[in-house]
Amino acid sequence: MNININDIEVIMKENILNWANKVIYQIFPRSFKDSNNDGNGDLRGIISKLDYLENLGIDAIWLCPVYETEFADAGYDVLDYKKIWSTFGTIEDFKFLVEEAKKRNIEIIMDIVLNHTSNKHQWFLKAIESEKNKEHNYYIWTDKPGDEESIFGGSAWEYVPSLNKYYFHLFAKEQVDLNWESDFTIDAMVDVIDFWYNLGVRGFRLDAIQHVHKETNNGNFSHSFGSKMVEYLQKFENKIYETKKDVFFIGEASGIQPNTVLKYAQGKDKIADNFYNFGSWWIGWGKETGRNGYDANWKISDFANPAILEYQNNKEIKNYMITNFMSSHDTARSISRWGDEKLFWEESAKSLALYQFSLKGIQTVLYGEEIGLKNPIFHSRKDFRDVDALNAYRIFVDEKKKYTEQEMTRFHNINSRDNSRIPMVWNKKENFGFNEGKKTWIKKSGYYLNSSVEEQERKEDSILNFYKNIIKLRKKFSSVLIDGEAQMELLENEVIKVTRFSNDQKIVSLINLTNKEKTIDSFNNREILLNTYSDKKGIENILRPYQSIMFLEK
Ligand code: TEU
Repeated sequence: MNININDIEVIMKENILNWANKVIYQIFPRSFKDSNNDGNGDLRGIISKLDYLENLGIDAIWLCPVYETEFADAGYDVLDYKKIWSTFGTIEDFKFLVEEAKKRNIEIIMDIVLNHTSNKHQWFLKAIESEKNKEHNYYIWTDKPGDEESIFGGSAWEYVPSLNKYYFHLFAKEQVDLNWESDFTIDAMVDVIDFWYNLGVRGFRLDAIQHVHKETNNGNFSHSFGSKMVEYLQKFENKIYETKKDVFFIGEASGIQPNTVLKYAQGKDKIADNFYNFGSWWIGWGKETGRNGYDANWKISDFANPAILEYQNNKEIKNYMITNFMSSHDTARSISRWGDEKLFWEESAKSLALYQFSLKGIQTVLYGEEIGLKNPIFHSRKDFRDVDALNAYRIFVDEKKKYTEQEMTRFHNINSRDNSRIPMVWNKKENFGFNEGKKTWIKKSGYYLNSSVEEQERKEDSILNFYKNIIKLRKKFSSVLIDGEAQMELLENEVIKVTRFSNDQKIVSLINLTNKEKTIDSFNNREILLNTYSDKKGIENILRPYQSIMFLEK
């Protein structure tokens, strides 16, 4: 049978639209469920929780890296792209995971770390053995390092004494940047996609794709959205499309903006089907130190900042082009950053969920958000595991003396990535059901009243059940909440209003992310679909602290 080019385009478009219906659940595998009591989560653990995930209503799991690694940057330092880290299990376990997930209509999304390899990867070992080895060209070298800085702090150039040369690393020194100028790199990554595709994977998160081309223009070095980025990535993807039409690429490119999503998610410069919406992720970050500091002056209006509004209000940006998230393994817990950890814990967690699920775009939920997991308490430097957090102590405390040890610990309690990497809270038993052993690889949660899955399953108006309802509603009203247009605005009293509409239906959300009461227009005759307060008190014209509602406009 001959399939013509138009048919192929239709098939590919249908695949994209199908992905846009999905709710994605992000798992940080080391902290989800430990099946063998060694203190580390694993694939068997995830498999044992698939029924829970099916029941939650999610359609895909984004697995943070599960490849062989030294875990210098939480698995984003890959030693072998075709092996499962033995701490997590085996390739047989992975096949079983895919099989069991498919039975429940759940897709697996692999995290493809294509910008760099571990400095212990075979290629890099060969690369430093001799300049004559072909692998030497897979990486980026210089004799005279400039003052380029790594994203995790310090110089981006690392000296190799045996070669008397420096290699480039944008992240940790254990993560060596690949040279995408070389066709070899591209072929090697195509081969990685082939491998996981053949095991049933269709979704791919392309990690840090904006960085594949580094360049110097008029003496200025740049590492993001370089002039050959599109060329490199298209070469890579076109090779994949030669044999596979049903893949879905989510680009992870922090710094992307609405206008650049429009450029890179369609048309001649397309490099991914969809991009993460980074509109809210920096709210509360330190001005000079990024997530390694704290900006106490963040405002509720930041949740309707120009980029966030543009993503929603620009009709050209389609729902399938963006993925919204409130927390990820690269942020602290949203509830601790922006909600209320105490009296209004449930209402504020639900309000953040209602905010996210009102937005146009695919939704991603980080494990634990559905039970309102908060940041734990880290007491000192030794409690942290993240390379970025530890580097920040070294640089801002030890070297630059910008912060004291205590200040840094406090800031890390607010913003560190480790906050979102702690063991899941399944029940009230030992280690909260993460395992039955004594140890966990990282600090466990400070248990919070009613915060386990088991307890929330029993409680009708729990955060968990709120998530289940919101996911059901998204499907029930898909023509509006998935495919509909969006209009977002910040009302004068700081209530965020999101209106979603299709030809014949309109759903409005009024979101109060503050601990104050807010006056709204009178509320007669509306059918409330969701309310972050579970008491039966009717809404007339007041939203209570963190009260947010979604209603059907008749
Ligand atoms: O993060 C990449 C990323 O977000 C950076 O591009 C960003 O500029 C930086 O974090 C801003 O502070 C991905 C992963 O999500 C992250 O966990 C890894 O550490 C990183 O890539 C390196 O692989």
